[in-house]
Amino acid sequence: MDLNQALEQIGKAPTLEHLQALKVQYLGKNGQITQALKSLGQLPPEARRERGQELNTWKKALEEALQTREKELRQEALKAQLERETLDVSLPGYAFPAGGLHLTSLILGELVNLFRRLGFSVVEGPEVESEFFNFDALNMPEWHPARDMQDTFWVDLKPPFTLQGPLGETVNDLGGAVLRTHTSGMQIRYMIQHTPPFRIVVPGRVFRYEQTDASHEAMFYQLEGLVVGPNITMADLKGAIHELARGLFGKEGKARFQPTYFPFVEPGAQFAMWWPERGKWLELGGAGMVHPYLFRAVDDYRARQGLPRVYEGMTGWAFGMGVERLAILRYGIPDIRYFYQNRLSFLRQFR
Ligand code: FA5
Repeated sequence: MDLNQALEQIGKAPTLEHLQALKVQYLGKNGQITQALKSLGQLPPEARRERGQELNTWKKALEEALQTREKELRQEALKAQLERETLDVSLPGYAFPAGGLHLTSLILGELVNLFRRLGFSVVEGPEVESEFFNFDALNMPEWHPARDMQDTFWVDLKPPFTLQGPLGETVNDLGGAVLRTHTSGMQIRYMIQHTPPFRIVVPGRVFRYEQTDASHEAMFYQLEGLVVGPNITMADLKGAIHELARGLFGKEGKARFQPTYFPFVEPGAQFAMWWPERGKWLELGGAGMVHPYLFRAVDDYRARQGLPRVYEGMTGWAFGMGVERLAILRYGIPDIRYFYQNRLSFLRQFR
């Protein structure tokens, strides 16, 4: 056996398995060194001692070499594993796109906050509405020509879907089901449920069977306002709308009222706001003093439900405005149809 060759083999063993095989080859039960040590007895005493010392030196040298190489191999394996499993913290992380509010939500939020500051509560109502709340109770019976101005999506409501009234009652017997054409139906619902005085605004989606164009969508948002109490006057309405104008357009903000007809107000008006950047008036919505017909219809409904009549002699005003129209004029958006096409390059401009 050549010691140097053996040491060299050990020093170059490429894996722990190879190393183990070499260990067995030299130092195992039947290994070369072990065998040689066993056969010492056959030598004459003089040679035996010399050979014995030599073999023990070899054995030690081999053991040391095996240990050293084992350490080296384990170190290399660990290093390789660490390299495989390192986390490179200098890599940029994944980018999570940040969401933003839709243009309509931004404008609605601004409007609602303005009214909150004036002491209004915010309420919402159902988008599928009964004909009674959307039309009849608002002084727009079936034959009324004003209904034609709000072409309607009628809904074929089948069980288990039912229409609920403001008191949780089923109202499937109050005419057909419609996608509400305006938020004014909430005037009736809220009045049935509450005793005046109160001030509310109602943001919400409305639907009309319209031929769409640059300023008309079939689905759009309105903000309804309703104030009811004793001795409420048209001056209060004008004051609130002027306040809104200043809130939206700053110190220069002012509003204009022109007489117009809505069956549920008397007198009725449409209002526009001064648009300082463009130096012109912008048409925003309808408004007026709550028509006495509504108070009667609400009290009648309440009486049928066993509630006291509380609207006799009451006064109030209401308004309803188009939310997208306001955004269009404020930001110079050329077409209302951009709002709900979900084109991000458009919507991102307003985050
Ligand atoms: C109404 O809907 C009444 N309910 C408003 C009202 C409430 C009057 C309370 C009096 C008292 P009108 O149909 O005009 O009215 O709609 C109100 C506003 O909604 C319009 O001024 C306009 O800004 C917006 N609007 C109407 N139709 C569309 C449409 N197709 N697309 C986008 N905006 C619209």
